[in-house]
Amino acid sequence: MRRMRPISAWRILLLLSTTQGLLGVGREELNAWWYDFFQLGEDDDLGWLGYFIGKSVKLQCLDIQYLPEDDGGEQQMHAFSDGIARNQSIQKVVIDNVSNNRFAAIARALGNLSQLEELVFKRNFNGGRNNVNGFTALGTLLESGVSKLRKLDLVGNNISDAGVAAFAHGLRSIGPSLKELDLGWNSIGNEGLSALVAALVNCTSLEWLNLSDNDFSLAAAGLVSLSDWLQTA
Ligand SMILES: *[C@@H]1O[C@H](CO)[C@@H](O)[C@H](O)[C@H]1NC(C)=O
Ligand SMILES: *[C@@H]1O[C@H](CO)[C@@H](O)[C@H](O)[C@H]1NC(C)=O
Ligand SMILES: *[C@@H]1O[C@H](CO)[C@@H](O)[C@H](O)[C@H]1NC(C)=O
Ligand SMILES: *[C@@H]1O[C@H](CO)[C@@H](O)[C@H](O)[C@H]1NC(C)=O
Ligand SMILES: *[C@@H]1O[C@H](CO)[C@@H](O)[C@H](O)[C@H]1NC(C)=O
Ligand SMILES: CC(=O)N[C@H]1CO[C@H](CO)[C@@H](O)[C@@H]1O
Repeated sequence: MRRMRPISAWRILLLLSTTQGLLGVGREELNAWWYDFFQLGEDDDLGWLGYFIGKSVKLQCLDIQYLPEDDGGEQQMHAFSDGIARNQSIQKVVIDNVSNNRFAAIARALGNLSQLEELVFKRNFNGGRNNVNGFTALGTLLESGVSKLRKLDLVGNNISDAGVAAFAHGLRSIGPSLKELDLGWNSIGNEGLSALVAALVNCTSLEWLNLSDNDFSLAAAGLVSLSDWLQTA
């Protein structure tokens, strides 16, 4: 299944993948997943796509790239989120470059996907201190029953201390299952680091943590608590 539009007409690129190309043609290998591409143009109905996602029992990875604020309208967005929430098989969700409100809506829908194992949320919005809605929604999502989540990748969202505070409690909830946490290339400082370390106490299965490219120049206290955490068995 493949829909093509001239590049100038694309407003959303949505990649739906299955293993071994169960949806048919147009496969491409990417991170060991086989991708089938749905490319939505401006006349396409996002709600219809949500219906398809809700019906699918074989879809394993949903990769959403670029969903701007004004696309589709509220009704279509609602139908789209509803489709995601109906879940059957989705284990991995990638959300790349969508607006703050769009992310919040999708995060609410993901709360129904108790089977979710991997969430990648990158380059999404200014995660700075005035813009934490998406991270509040992420915190609620983590607390709401995605209990099998083992990988959380939050690279490159400009997450501030307030952003970390908005989801740190959720991190505690998924602590027992979480194996990989990537917070690289954000704007976490001392308070964010301290809140994070406090939540790490609950992350008893963590095997991999990336905090590079944050601003720890004034984070002496946070770094001491991180060091203490690293030294506890
Ligand atoms: C999501 O789950 C909630 C409660 O678990 C349920 O009320 C709601 O109908 C579900 N949404 C969809 C679209 O299935
Ligand atoms: C998001 O996608 C739009 C459209 O392709 C692009 O102009 C913009 O630079 C992207 N933003 C980021 C952070 O990659
Ligand atoms: C990151 O967030 C800060 C506010 O916390 C803001 O001043 C800055 O412009 C943001 N950076 C980007 C690249 O959006
Ligand atoms: C985090 O761990 C503490 C101490 O083990 C425990 O009391 C608390 O209930 C845990 N929090 C969550 C949300 O699981
Ligand atoms: C850690 O995160 C940084 C920033 O996103 C990235 O450049 C680096 O490759 C990551 N490290 C590893 C080992 O993946
Ligand atoms: C709303 C819904 O269909 N939820 C289902 C999501 O998937 C899990 C596990 O496959 C089911 O237990 C839920 O009922």
